[in-house]
Amino acid sequence: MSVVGFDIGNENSVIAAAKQRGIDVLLNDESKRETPTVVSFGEKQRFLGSAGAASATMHPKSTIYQIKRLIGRKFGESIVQNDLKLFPFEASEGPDGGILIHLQYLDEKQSFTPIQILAMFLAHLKQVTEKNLETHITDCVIGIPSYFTDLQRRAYLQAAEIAGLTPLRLMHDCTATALGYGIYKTDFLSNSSTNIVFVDVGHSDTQVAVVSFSPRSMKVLSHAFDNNLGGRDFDEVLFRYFATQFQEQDNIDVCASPRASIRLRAACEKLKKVLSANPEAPLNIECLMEEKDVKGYIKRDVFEKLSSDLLERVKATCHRALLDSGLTVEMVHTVELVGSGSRIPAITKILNSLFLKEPRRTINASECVALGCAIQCAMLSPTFHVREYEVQDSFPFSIGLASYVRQKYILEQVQFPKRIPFPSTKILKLRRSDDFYMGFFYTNQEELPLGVPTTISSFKIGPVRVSHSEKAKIKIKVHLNLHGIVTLVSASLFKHLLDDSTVNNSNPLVSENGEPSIQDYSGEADGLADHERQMLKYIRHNLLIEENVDGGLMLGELSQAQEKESQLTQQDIKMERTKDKKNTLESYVYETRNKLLNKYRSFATDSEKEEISSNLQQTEEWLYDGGDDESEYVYTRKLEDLKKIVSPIENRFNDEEARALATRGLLNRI
Ligand code: ATP
Ligand code: K
Ligand code: MG
Repeated sequence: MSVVGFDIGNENSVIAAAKQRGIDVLLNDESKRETPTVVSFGEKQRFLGSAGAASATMHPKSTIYQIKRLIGRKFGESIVQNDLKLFPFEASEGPDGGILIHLQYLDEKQSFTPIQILAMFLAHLKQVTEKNLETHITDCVIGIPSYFTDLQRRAYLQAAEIAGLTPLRLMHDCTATALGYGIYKTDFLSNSSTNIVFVDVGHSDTQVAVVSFSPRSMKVLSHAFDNNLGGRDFDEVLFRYFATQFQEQDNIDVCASPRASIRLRAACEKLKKVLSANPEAPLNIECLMEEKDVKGYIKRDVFEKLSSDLLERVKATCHRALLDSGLTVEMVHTVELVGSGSRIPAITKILNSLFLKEPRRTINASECVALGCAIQCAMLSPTFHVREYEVQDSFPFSIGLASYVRQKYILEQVQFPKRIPFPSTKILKLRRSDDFYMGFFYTNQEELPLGVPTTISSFKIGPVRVSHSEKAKIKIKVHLNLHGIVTLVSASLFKHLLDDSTVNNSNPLVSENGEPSIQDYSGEADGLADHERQMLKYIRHNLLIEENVDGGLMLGELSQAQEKESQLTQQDIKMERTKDKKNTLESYVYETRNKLLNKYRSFATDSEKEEISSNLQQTEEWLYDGGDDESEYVYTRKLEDLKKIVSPIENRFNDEEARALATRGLLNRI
């Protein structure tokens, strides 16, 4: 069993895995270390990753990218609406308030949820990994943005399940980066900790973490983020600049043409990269629209001025992380820049002014998240031995548990405050006389990404029946798990042993093993009157918990999605096999033609040669004309037909070869 780490980027994804010589990044089908995060539906098969990016221009309306921005979100969120405007594919509101993506595939209108699309992409990464490692994998660790909500985290787990993967952990991107950075370092002082700030500017988001390192442990002090600030926003600055310029200079309205907009945006992204290394850069696009070629250029300092708001927001995000960490600027040892979006030189400059030291780029900016995830996977996997190293992450949002009483939710004492180390378990004691309802909430809207709902999940707990006016003692166990998802683990009801004689046998209250468990809960007896303290024996019953999460796939939908995914995969495999058969036929035509001129020349009569040649010619023409899109069966039959007329000659040739070999053998023996 190998261990794998996935960094699902908004633009590019990276796979890292344990190989013979430690943990390394895997190459994809095109021998690249980064795989575009793209799922594209062609006419008869899907194209994923690099192939998806190649198919995008041919199938713009059925090519899905930036899926990370849609997963686990509500269609009605204003940021989702803004994003959807940028994408050429069609989308509408799903029955759960989420997003449904519509596209044309196999002559049908089909709809997919973002979970399904992510599952397709994860299945592709799984396939690349298995091909590379020549083994099956299921266990993995997947990087996620720290700002992901409970619903988004659940959505990732469901997508992974559809793809046949088991995430041992969903790990915050910056925590993964920090782990990869810290675990091999030996120069951290043992007596005091070393504080490092990690700044990850990606394609559409910026994440910052302040991390404190000791020789055998790392502790995240704070996370901060701007989930709408990344490389693509800098592209947009250039896009607007040139769109205005071309409007004035060439009298064309780029924004009016989706195709021209896509081309200009792509050109701006290239230009931005050139500007990272050069003080100025040109932009030329032939035939952008209305058959006009456009030309322009921009100096780096103009670009920086135009981007000053964005740069200030990078700085503000770092400032928030620093404030939350409780550290002063002087206590920060180094600032490490990662994420390819941070290659813009002005980002280094502005962070220098905040931290009063030059940010460094000693980490591999595009691979660090995947590497860190793979290391974490090795640590969590029983089959690998990793040196003792403690990873303590902190949770970015405050979560509260509330009881639903008299038509409203009232917060209970138990909370997971922002920055709490997790996983974390808490216990809450209640008294109830009937079935009851509870819910998890984010308690501070300001900590959340803009527009995200504060409700997480709700629960119906029961049955609670009491035999007299006194309320039953109830103990609730809640867990913020390793993925950063909150769950209500158990709800138990405690009855006095004396009371329990009044419970009749048909009472459905049962404990985990189906029988009432008698335990000594002396410690639980607080708040009771003295005479009650004398009865310290309780019976514990586990209550049933009905969880309700607003969004994501239900149990039945999950297996439907798995079924659909396997159908789509079968179709892809069928098309790949068809392509193989077609290629085989094509090569057979060329090879045979070649052999007729060389090897087979003296083994075929002129009329045989003529017949074969004309058949080869016909097949070739057919392949390029009507026969370029046939079924596997048709290609196989065509090949068999050709082989039938070629085989007499082939046999003669082979016989002669054998005779020659035998003769040579005889000669050798003499
Ligand atoms: P995210 O982390 O937001 O999910 P991602 O991990 O795919 O996305 P990265 O690969 O870290 O994002 O960064 C992609 C961004 O980096 C793109 O916007 C790209 O244009 C930008 N980028 C890449 N190279 C350079 C460069 N040399 N100069 C400036 N920007 C660059
Ligand atoms: K990446
Ligand atoms: Mg990234």
